[in-house]
Amino acid sequence: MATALHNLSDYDLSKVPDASNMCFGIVVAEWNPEITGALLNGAVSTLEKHGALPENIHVKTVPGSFELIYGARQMVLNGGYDAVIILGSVIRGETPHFDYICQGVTFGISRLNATQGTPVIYGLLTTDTLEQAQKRSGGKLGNKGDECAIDAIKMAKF
Ligand code: RBF
Repeated sequence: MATALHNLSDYDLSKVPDASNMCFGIVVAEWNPEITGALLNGAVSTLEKHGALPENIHVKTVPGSFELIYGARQMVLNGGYDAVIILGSVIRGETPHFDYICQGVTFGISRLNATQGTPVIYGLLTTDTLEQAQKRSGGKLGNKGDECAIDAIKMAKF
């Protein structure tokens, strides 16, 4: 969890399993590309740091965060992955869209986790401002992409 006291990229190395035999799917949203690109870099480099081979990390893009549900579902049903990661950034605007998108993605990904056999890791930044998203995608509070990679490795091993 990102708090003033917790950096998203801080973790206990000794508790992370070896990922060299694991295969990962990543679905990344194109909205707010500065943020989602940084999340993706963090996730891929952390997976590789723990042994995952580049050819076993498959990245697909979708237009926006709402499409992450469909993208993850396709990967879960067709991909043969040990874990799937979704990465997106929703920034609050002036209309209620923020709430609908966040709730929709959260519900969709929860449902996949509750009904399918592949863990789907939730890397959706939901922030009031761009600055808050920057802090959590390689800024002062670390990178949510790193955290998602660690969670994916742990859940693949689960
Ligand atoms: N997608 C995002 O990933 N992040 C956003 O901040 C975001 N804001 C949106 C705001 C509005 C008003 C609309 C209509 C869409 C937004 N989307 C956003 C795109 C959404 O996730 C989806 O791609 C589209 O609604 C098409 O299904």
